[in-house]
Amino acid sequence: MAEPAFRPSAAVAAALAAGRPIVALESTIITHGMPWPDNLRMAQRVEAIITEASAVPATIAVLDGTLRIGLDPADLESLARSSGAMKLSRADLAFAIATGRTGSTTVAATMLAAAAAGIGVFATGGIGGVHRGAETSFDISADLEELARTAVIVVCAGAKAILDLSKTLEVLETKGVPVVGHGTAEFPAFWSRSSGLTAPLRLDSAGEIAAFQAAREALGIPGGMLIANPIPAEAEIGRETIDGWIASALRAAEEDGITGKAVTPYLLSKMFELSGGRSLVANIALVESNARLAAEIAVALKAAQRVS
Ligand code: PSU
Ligand code: MN
Repeated sequence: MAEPAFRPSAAVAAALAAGRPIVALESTIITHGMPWPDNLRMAQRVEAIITEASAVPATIAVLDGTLRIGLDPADLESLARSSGAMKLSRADLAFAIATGRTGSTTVAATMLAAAAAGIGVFATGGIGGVHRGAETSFDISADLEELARTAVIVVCAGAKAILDLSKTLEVLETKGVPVVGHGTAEFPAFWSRSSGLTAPLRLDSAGEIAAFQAAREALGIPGGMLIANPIPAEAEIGRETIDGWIASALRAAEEDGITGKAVTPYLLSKMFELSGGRSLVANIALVESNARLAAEIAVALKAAQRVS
């Protein structure tokens, strides 16, 4: 018999068997998005928030060639401490499995893995998108294509403002991905609540989001949807402040000749330096808020399934 494609933790296996709400979590944010030891504290706190909200957290990563859905505390810590983990997307998730490597999953790879395991809701910070200058670099995150293909609800705080947000929204529209502002008419810009761009759709509660997803499924519409949940007001960094740091970070990336997978981690760590750590504090606050909303959506989806 073929080996199973993934290994759930005991908690996730029990939740899957019992039909309890589960929220998937990515791990690139742990290995490539935040420095040690804040990365581990963030990962533990986000799991606790999901548990408090009556859902089961499932952090996803490839450890020594095994795709793991749900990590125990020791695995989570060793991943957070590791320095050589691959950053895995759709193109190389199976490569890491086949070659016995350790790697963290991006939004795209986490969606793929979550869907394979039967998990329909996923919380992250910000998705990848269309980079500024993509008309010459062609740098467009595989996260957008995955949203078009894979039926997972992704809760984020918009796309990172280091990207070209209006091009990102255009590509999502072309690919038929619903982008829903949660409690806002505006598409949020990760560290800031406002981007100046309108969110294509708006819903104000987890129940409405679950009903929208059920209507898409009833029509047989494939693919995921993006829930854009603005950073809590008390944690946001205003656009005037963030724009200066973004310009410097982008200039540094250009001067250092950064390309490909290295671009997003490089920009995030530059933002951390330039902001004296403020970008990280905001990033943690928005991930926590997204985890809370994702858990509510997972609970609402299960309640809707029981009724129908
Ligand atoms: N959100 C964060 N921090 C991160 C990322 C998202 O708050 O580090 C990661 C996600 O894993 C996302 C990836 O999928 O950055 C996008 O990378 P790229 O632009 O190379 O596709
Ligand atoms: Mn890229």
